[in-house]
This record gives sequence, structure tokens and C-alpha cells, in this order.
Amino acid sequence: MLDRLFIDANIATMDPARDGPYGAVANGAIGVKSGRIAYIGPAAKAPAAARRETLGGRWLTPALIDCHTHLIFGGDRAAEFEMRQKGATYEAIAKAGGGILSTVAATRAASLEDLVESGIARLEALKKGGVATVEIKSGYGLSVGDEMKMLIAAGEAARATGMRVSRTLLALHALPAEYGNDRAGYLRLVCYEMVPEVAQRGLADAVDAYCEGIGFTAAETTALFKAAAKAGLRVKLHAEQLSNMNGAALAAAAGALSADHLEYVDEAGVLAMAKAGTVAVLLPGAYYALKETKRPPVDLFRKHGVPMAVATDLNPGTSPTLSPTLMMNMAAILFGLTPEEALAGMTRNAAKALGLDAECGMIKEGLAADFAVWRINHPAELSYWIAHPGPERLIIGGKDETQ
Ligand code: DI6
Ligand code: FE
Repeated sequence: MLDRLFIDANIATMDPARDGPYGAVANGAIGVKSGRIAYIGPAAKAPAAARRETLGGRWLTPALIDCHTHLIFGGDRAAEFEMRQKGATYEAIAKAGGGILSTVAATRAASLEDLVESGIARLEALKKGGVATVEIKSGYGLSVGDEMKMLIAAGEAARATGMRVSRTLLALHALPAEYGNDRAGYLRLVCYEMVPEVAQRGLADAVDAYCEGIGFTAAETTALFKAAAKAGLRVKLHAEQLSNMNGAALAAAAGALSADHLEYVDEAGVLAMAKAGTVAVLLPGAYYALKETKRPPVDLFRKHGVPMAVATDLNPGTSPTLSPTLMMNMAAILFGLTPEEALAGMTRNAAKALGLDAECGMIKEGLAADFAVWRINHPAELSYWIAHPGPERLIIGGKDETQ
């Protein structure tokens, strides 16, 4: 006996095992039991259900997954935006002590409660756009206590909204001011104190680093990945956003779940990712806000079979956006993804980028019953509208969320 049965739905399963665009099932029914998908097929063949309702021909997609955010932070960076509009570059502001470090100061000054409260507001906005699962990075604390405060806030904010969360320790985001030029000293703190402590307390699933000219080197990133492997954490990497540092190949060699940004990745990096099964996470919001002109090599990802995910990169510096569907539109318009690739990027491939592909990201028997119900005539509309306002209903683990 099913708990719930939804009938008369057009289901974009996003399951590649099903033929045809979007793995779509027309006029189908979908059954839920104990929070998981238990049946997909014609209503006539569905098992009996305690509750049955019609969706009146609405489209159903997997609930969206935002696999790269920095949504816990104090303060904002609107003043910096004014400077940028007057000609200052992101790198110049960062070198002058602004940028990430100004958000670090505001985040350190914020209480856990402040961070939870502002985090909930941002999560609710993502949820309105159709997101049920979100990844949240630390990286604005940069001390053992402040990084843990951010990760705890991420967990509490997600719990309060009923969303699934995956947390990432991004301690190698910037060198904190109190370390002066002592890069080795900070790296030791991260590798020998922060990573083991965070892992032992179960506060993160993965680590990440900002491998960039204004961030951390390939050698420093390698040291972090070694510490992560020892602590049993997965790895992800901000790679090749502003320059080519061979980050994608480095991440792939460490078995990374994903390499993110990738505007400057070359074919060797793409091949390494393909071999390792590392997902390419594309972040059009940051590309847009930084007025970047070099696009990530989408054709190379396609050619070598690297799965592409799309995420908001929600952060106060380079991607202040709360709209997952705007990112799907930008991935289509700015990067050339097809509407189907854009949707796969915020569902199936985003789940893979978080190591959650056995849990969510497709409408498939056995996976969590996380889906969005849209008032649209075709799933291409999700990336066709310049920021579609979001689904009519969002269902997480078989339960209706208030939209
Ligand atoms: N992700 C990041 O971590 C940095 N850029 C990006 O796309 C910087 C975030 C920030 O400026 O606060
Ligand atoms: Fe980022």
C-alpha cells in the first residue's frame, strides 16, 4: 500500500535509462512510500494508495539541487559593488584587503543565531525557486571556531527549512589577516587541526579550496586533499575560474566529486576529469557578475562525457543571486547549454557533484520523493524564462513544503 499516489502528471524523470528527452513519462502516475519513490507508470497499474490526488497535467521534475553555495555569511558587499561599477577589479579589491576578507570580518562578528537567521531567509528563497537540496560551504570564518560556527549554522538553517544539506569545509578560501604572510602556518592549522576536528564532529561531508592566483596554490591544495583523505572527507575544488592553475587535473587525481567554475580549464584537465568521473560545476552567476568573457569549454565536457552541473554559487562577492532558475537560463544563454542540459545540471548531475546520486536528482524508484510541480507546458520553460519564479509545489521526502 502506497502512502500517496499522484496521477495525471507529465514526469520529467531525468533518468537516462528512459528513452527520449528529459526521460519524460507522459500522463503518468507517481507513488510514494516512506518518503521514497515507489512507483512510476500508468495510473491504471499503480498499487493502491492511502491518498490519491490528480496533478491535472502539471509537469513534475526532480526537486532542484543547488550544489555550490556560500550562503552562510555576515554583512554584505554592496559598497564593493559600487567600487567595481566605478572600475575597480575583483582582484584589486581582494588585494587591498576587501573582498573575501571583509566578509570574513563580518562573519566572525556575527553570532551563531544571526547566521542561522540570515541563512534561513536565503534558503527559503532558494526553496521558492524549487530547490530541496543545497550544498553550503564555510570559508568566511578561517579559524577553527569560526569555521565550525558557519558549518553548525548551515546545518541548523537547513534543518529549520526542511531542506537536505551537504556541508563543505572551505578553509583554504583566503589567508586570514592575523597570519600575515605565514601561509605555511595557516596551512598547518587547516590540515592538522581544522580538518580532523570538523570530520570528527561530523560537521562536513567534503573539503574545498580556492585554487587561484589570489587564493591557494596547487601544492597547498594537495596538502589539504591529503588531510581530507586521512579524515575520510571527499574533495571538491574551485578551479580555473580566473586562470589555469591545473586545478581540475589535481582535483581529478584526488578523486574529487567536482571541479567548479572551470572557465580556463584546458583539454588535459577535462580528460582527467572524465577519467575520474569528476563533475564540472558551472557557475554562470559569477561569470556574469564578474563580466567574464571566457566561457567554460562546454563542447569539451560534452565530447569527453564529463557531466555538467549548474549552481548558484550564492555568495556576497561574486554571485549575489537567490534564483536557481536564473542560473539555468544563464547556463543556456551564456554558456550554450540546452534546456535539458540545464535541468540535468540542477538535478541529476548536481546530485552526482555531491555524491548524493543514490539519494536524489532523478525521479526513479528507490530515490527520495523530492519533486517540484510546475505550471508549465514544457520543461524547456524552466531555462527559457529569465528567472522562472519557481514551482507551484515542492515535495521533499514525500511531504508537501509550504511555498
Ligand atoms: N567562489 C568563491 O569562493 C569566490 N568566488 C567564487 O565564485 C569568492 C567569494 C567572495 O568573493 O566572497
Ligand atoms: Fe564558490
